[in-house]
Amino acid sequence: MALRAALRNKCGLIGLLSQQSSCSSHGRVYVSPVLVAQRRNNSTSPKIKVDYDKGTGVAVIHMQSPPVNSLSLDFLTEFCIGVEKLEMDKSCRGVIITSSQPKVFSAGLDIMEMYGKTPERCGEFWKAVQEMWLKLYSSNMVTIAAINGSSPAGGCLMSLACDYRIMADNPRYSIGLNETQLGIVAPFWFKDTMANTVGHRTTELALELGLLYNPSEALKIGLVDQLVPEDQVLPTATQTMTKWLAIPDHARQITKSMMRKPTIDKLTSNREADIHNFVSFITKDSIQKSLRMYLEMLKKRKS
Ligand code: CO8
Repeated sequence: MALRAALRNKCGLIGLLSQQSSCSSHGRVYVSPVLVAQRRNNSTSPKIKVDYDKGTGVAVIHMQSPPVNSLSLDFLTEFCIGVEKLEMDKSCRGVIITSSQPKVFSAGLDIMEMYGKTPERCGEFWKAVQEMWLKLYSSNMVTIAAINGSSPAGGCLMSLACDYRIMADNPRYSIGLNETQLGIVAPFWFKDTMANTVGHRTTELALELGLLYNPSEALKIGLVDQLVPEDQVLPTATQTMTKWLAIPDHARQITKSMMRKPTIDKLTSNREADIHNFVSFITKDSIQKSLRMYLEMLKKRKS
């Protein structure tokens, strides 16, 4: 209940986008927020697909943004609208997030959104990253990450913001907050989300060294909750969801709020300062140089 109220008070993305669109009550044509986002995307191919089963009250969000589901501003906008729509539909009680891309859950933040962009654009991007985390971490719904591929940095954050994580048991996949390897620093709310999951010392080591864990290591430190063969990730998530939904919603939601509210409040009361910090950090020449080198390394590794 508390979370639902918090969500209502938040200046939601749908609200923000709706303000930009025309309103039918004034005799103008209504343009849906998704359409507004798509127009700005200049693309018609959706970056997520939502399968909602009204019978079970469970939705599956398939991330389908090739090649690696990187979290661009367009992706995040569409993702947040998708989650917000489900959140507002009282019949939806659970969401499973998974990837339609082979081998990758999400490559994290789209590095191109942080490289060579204006401060204004960087600020807009960072606000969308915050929004994605706030929506997931404070969701009233049961959220399960069905991690069917690698999930570095922002991909790991997205998984950590869920209630439960099931990962494909494939040693080629990795997960972790590897920001320092790029020469950048995971913000306090990335750090807090990880520390809330695996504890302070493990987080300290993981963040300072920018560690990426294979699935067995991730299970050992509690970064994921369960490993299953790759083809069982989604079926296991569905079975797990049934168990979670057997708990009365109000009791689970209040408990979740009790556990997560201090971390959420820390960001909501510092959002503008956090955006400012990100923009001034990421636009520094030295950081831009690190990002360029990292991008070159990614390309070289491929060839
Ligand atoms: N952003 C943009 N493009 C990317 C990204 C990304 N995060 N990751 C991969 N790509 C691109 C590659 O450059 C490549 O492009 P191209 O085809 O043009 O050469 C294409 O996607 C495919 O990549 P790969 O060939 O590497 O694909 P693989 O399937 O072999 O590997 C991986 C997939 C494991 C996901 C691999 O691509 C990888 O490790 N990517 C980098 C992941 C990473 O380090 N992400 C960190 C992003 S930063 C972040 O999320 C948090 C930042 C917090 C900022 C705080 C500042 C204050």
